[in-house]
Amino acid sequence: MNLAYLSLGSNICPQENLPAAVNMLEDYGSVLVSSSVWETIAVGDIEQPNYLNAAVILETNLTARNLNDDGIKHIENVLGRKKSNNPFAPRTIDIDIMLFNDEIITLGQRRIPDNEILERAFVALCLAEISPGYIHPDTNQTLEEIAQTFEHSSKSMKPRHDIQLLKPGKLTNNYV
Ligand code: PH2
Ligand code: MG
Ligand code: MG
Repeated sequence: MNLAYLSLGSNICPQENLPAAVNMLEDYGSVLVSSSVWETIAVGDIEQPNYLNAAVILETNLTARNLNDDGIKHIENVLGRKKSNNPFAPRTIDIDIMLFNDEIITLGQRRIPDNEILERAFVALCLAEISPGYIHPDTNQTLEEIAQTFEHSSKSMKPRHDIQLLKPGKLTNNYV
């Protein structure tokens, strides 16, 4: 079994699309835990609606490549993700593999661990909620230590406890 640490983001109908994406991930394994849902200001070069961001851990038999090329791409297509040349275009759903076990993997243009862990407050904070003691294979810091480096920018993130990603009985914010 593998543990895939996924970051999710949406700024088109995010209240519907974020929970729908987490439900659909159950077709490819078991979602063990989720972070809180956070409302965040769009990173990028154009004015656009706020995002909802979160992270989950998926326990799966799939390799990182199959999860990415089959599972994630399928979910993004079903939820109406449009191809765009602009990397900051608004989106119904974006699911990115941030970490996979404790491995270093290259998938085409992507690298795991994803650089966004060290660049974006919402990625670091969401991951630190679900696995604070995970040691980043590049920096040897824990996710909690990485999240602390974003203390300033994290003040612009609002927790949205009104949105639940997992069915009752599953763990939100419990550690793996
Ligand atoms: N994703 C982007 C671009 N900008 N901003 C926020 N707040 N959250 C995102 O998930 C996000 C973004 C493209 O990956
Ligand atoms: Mg992305
Ligand atoms: Mg993506």
